[in-house]
Amino acid sequence: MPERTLVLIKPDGVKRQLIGEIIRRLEQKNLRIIGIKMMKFDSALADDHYSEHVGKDFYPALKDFIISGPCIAMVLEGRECIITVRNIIGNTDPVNALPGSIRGDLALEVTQNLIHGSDSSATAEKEIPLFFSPQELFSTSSPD
Ligand code: DAT
Ligand code: MG
Repeated sequence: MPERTLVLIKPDGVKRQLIGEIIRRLEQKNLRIIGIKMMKFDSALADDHYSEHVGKDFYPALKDFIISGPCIAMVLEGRECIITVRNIIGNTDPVNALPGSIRGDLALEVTQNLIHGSDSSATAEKEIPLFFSPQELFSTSSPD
């Protein structure tokens, strides 16, 4: 089965009407969207999704931001898609993200950095079920 990753267009991306621009960049790379929805984080989901950051100094601001408005949640599939998506997204701090990357071209603030992508296969396996049931995913490698 091709690798899978969770991608979120964060509330700033939805507010700024960058959904199409962000999806265009991911689809142009020939990554496949196998699940997609608009959803809003609640407090518990924020703590689960960002469990590695709970307790850090920046977490309260991150949590306030991620629950502040609707997000687009997607599962992408493709060869080495986890590292490929991370490269397309760019560095966590948009100031250090290379031009050509989503954060490098479109974002400026660390908290409001537009997009999330899973950072490893273990993370993807933890994150995907927080947002999608198996029935909501339409793999390119199965006869759905
Ligand atoms: P990434 O989103 O690139 O995987 P991360 O998992 O380390 O980065 O952090 C999750 C989010 O938390 C990140 O997108 C923005 C915010 N964040 C991370 N480090 C931060 C910091 N030092 N100050 C403020 N916000 C931070
Ligand atoms: Mg991360």
